[in-house]
Amino acid sequence: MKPNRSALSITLALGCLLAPATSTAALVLINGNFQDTTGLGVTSPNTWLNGIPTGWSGVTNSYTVGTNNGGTNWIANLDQVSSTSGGFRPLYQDLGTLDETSTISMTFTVLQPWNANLARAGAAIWSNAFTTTLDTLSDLTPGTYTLTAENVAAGTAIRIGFWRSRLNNAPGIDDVSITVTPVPEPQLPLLVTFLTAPMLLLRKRRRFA
Ligand SMILES: [Ca+2]
Repeated sequence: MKPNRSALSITLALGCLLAPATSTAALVLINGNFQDTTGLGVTSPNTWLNGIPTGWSGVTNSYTVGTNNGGTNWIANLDQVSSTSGGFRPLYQDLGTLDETSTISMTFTVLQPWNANLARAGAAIWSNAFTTTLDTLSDLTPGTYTLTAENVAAGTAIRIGFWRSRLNNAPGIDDVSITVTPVPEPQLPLLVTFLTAPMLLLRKRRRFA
């Protein structure tokens, strides 16, 4: 005997209605395009700024944020805001803590606006400060790239960062963006409902047959 399809559809629909609403994982990226120049001192009018860009941490230095030939698009200069000599000190930002298990993607652009030497940049997503590297790329030439950390557990603190990966070059970094996609977790009570509903319907129909 086949289960009552109408009753089964109603059961599935109720299950969907009862499923908890998806909340956004709490990660926030500030000033990913480096256009917020608040607090940065001017080194060369309309061309170079001094200091660490708003929202970020890194090496305090001069010529840290610049434009390409005096334009209006500000770009972080990894040659000045990061260092790999005398200790690993990237330009980095703490994004907060995941409130549910998620996949994190970070897209960014490596540029070569100031130095004729080929730009080489590194990038990473870390968990809990620099404790664990979730995904990384190094020796990047100009282009747009994406890092992905899959199935990162809820409660994990996320940090992202960039650095110059070779001496004597000055890669620019710009247009950093983050995408957080919660990973659906099986809802045990709903699974039990879905698995047992057809059997219960069959037993009920047999009883009244
Ligand atoms: Ca920019």
